[in-house]
Amino acid sequence: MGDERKNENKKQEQLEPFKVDDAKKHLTTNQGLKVTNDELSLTAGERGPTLMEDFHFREKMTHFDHERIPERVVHARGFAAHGHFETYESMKDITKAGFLQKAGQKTPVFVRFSTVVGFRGSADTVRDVRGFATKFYTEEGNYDLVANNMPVFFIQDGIKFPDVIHALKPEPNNEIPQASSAHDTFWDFVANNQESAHQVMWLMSDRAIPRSFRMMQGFGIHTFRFVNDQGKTHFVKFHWIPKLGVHSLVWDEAQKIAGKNPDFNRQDLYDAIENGDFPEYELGVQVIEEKDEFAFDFDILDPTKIWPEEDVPIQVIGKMTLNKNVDNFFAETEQVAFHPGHVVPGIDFTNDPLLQGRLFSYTDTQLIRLGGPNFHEIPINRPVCPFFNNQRDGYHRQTINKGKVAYHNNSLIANTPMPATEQQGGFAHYQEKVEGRVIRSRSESFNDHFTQPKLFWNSMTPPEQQHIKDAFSFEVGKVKDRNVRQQVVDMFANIEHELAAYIAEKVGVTVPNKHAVDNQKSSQALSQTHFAFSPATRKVGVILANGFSDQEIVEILDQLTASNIQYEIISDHQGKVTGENGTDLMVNHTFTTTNAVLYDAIYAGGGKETNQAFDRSTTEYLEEAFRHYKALGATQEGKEWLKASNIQVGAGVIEEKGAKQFAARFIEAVAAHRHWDRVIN
Ligand code: HDE
Repeated sequence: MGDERKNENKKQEQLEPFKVDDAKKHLTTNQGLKVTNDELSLTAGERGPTLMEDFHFREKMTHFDHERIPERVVHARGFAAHGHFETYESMKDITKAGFLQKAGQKTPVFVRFSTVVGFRGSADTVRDVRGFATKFYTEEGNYDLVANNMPVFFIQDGIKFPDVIHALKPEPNNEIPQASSAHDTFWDFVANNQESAHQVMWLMSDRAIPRSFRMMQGFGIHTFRFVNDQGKTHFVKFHWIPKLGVHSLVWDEAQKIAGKNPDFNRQDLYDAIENGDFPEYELGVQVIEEKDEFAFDFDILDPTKIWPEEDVPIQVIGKMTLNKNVDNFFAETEQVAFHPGHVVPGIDFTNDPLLQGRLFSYTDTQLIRLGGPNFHEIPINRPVCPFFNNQRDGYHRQTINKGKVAYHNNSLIANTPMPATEQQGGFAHYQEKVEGRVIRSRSESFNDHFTQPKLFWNSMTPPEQQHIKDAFSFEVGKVKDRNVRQQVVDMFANIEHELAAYIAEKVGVTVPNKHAVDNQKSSQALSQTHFAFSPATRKVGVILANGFSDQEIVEILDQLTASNIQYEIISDHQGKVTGENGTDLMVNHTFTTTNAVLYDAIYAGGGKETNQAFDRSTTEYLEEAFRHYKALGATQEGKEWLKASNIQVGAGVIEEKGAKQFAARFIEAVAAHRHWDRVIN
């Protein structure tokens, strides 16, 4: 255990010497010179010109002028945290990866979540794929699992990546719209690149508007290989499964949050970690034996396909816990450099043509973004094990390599640093046999673009299907070119006629003939209802006015806390609210500094001292939360507010008598996440 504890903290220990605390120190230049004044430039006379010799001014301004680096070309907006991964049981049988050999083994990790399309300053809650990139600092070097929150991708070949991203990003003539796929070029791409169908179904589903980074899955997408110490390989897909379940916002709410708090998802992750509610994700693998490579009715190398869990079950092999926020966003979150090609012995690639394309792109992009070939020396990117080679020099080199030999082979230092054998931990690429002609062509086994999207559709519950219909209607409805709208509807008629007909009607184009692919199968694991539901770490807005009924409220709030629900007290003024028997509670927000969309549920607790403005704000909060299918609770005067909002009890609207009974039912309603059976007029 001692050793494991040591490993778990190894990255933090490595980062420590790089940290600087400026508090209570003298201000100096970067040369260490103490300065006497930081507010006035050096001038010739009090009203005269600034002097060239003002090195302090020049240094300060030059550094400022160079503060920005290019944002990532995709996944520009992200948020990251530190943590560790714990292996549940030895995976020795199928992989020799050092960090998966022993139960209880711990490996430090750094995880960056992101949106794909928006610029660095865009909103968190846009409809988009989310990145979920994990760097494992293993004893054998860094292993990066650079994943997304959806299990398939838009394209099958890396060479098309610039095309899909050009179509998805804001249109180049006017740079509109920001962080959105709801525009002509994206949907034109979709209709003319039908391999995108499966990913687009996921993108139109609730998965694209996660409630929290803590409540979304991660998928390695590609098929990788596990290799054991006998050299035997298995095909493998990676899954992250959040312990809190998989939950999403509703679209109207997501759009409003983008204005009310564009940092909604990052704030949520930051606060959870600060509160000690450490997010946890289990790592699962799907494994296929090499002999079964062709046993499926899809190509297992095709990144637009999933392996249905009914056919290839997930085996859970470990758990990741995120338990530390970064100290400095730029130094850590912005400078971290992931790469799907950062592997360790025991994990290898396949010929998935998308993966092969990625293996080139990631180093290349860091060279421009981080400004040279030494980005591996930036503290967040350094492996925790030592590294030695004959690479030298380049911008911002930090390592001071001693001696005069920087080549191989040599005799001066006994031909070192020397390659390792596999037994010594050297990485040897899997010796896959390959042969073929040099061609630009793809196997026919990649050509079925509609069977699996249909599986996805079949697997959705009715509310999830309705959300997909609405999302398509919104997005395609934003497309100005009628011809593109028609092409999209015609394309999705290949998957589900009901869906295509619905969109056609909404976006004003012709309903296509029935010609959907024949697939009746469904997979429960694709629906978000398949995952955990829990009240833990949910956020409740509690509306109180002066004169609330002390005893009942205090008891209910205690019950919420006991279920690890976070609550904030909302009133019409800051400071405190006082109960009828003199209990003071601190107000967290006024109606104007927060909003109903920022909570999972609203509890109208009551209070006697209200006025018309108070009542109107309360009604707005309750109606908004009701429209977004959230749990609502009311006690005492709160019941009057509910009545004024014309909201009926039932379907997640709780008005139970007695603090204990109320709290129990309300907490249950919060845990349910949303109440889809509610009728909304
Ligand atoms: Fe990426 N991707 N990608 N990608 N990707 C980048 O690398 C690329 C793909 C993913 O938080 C870039 O460092 C190509 C699939 C994540 O820092 C760039 C192709 C998946 C992140 C790049 C893909 C991903 C990136 C931009 C098709 C899920 C953010 C900045 C061949 C399995 C990592 C950077 C972070 C970032 C290229 C497809 C996930 C340009 C060429 C599939 C999570 O190199």
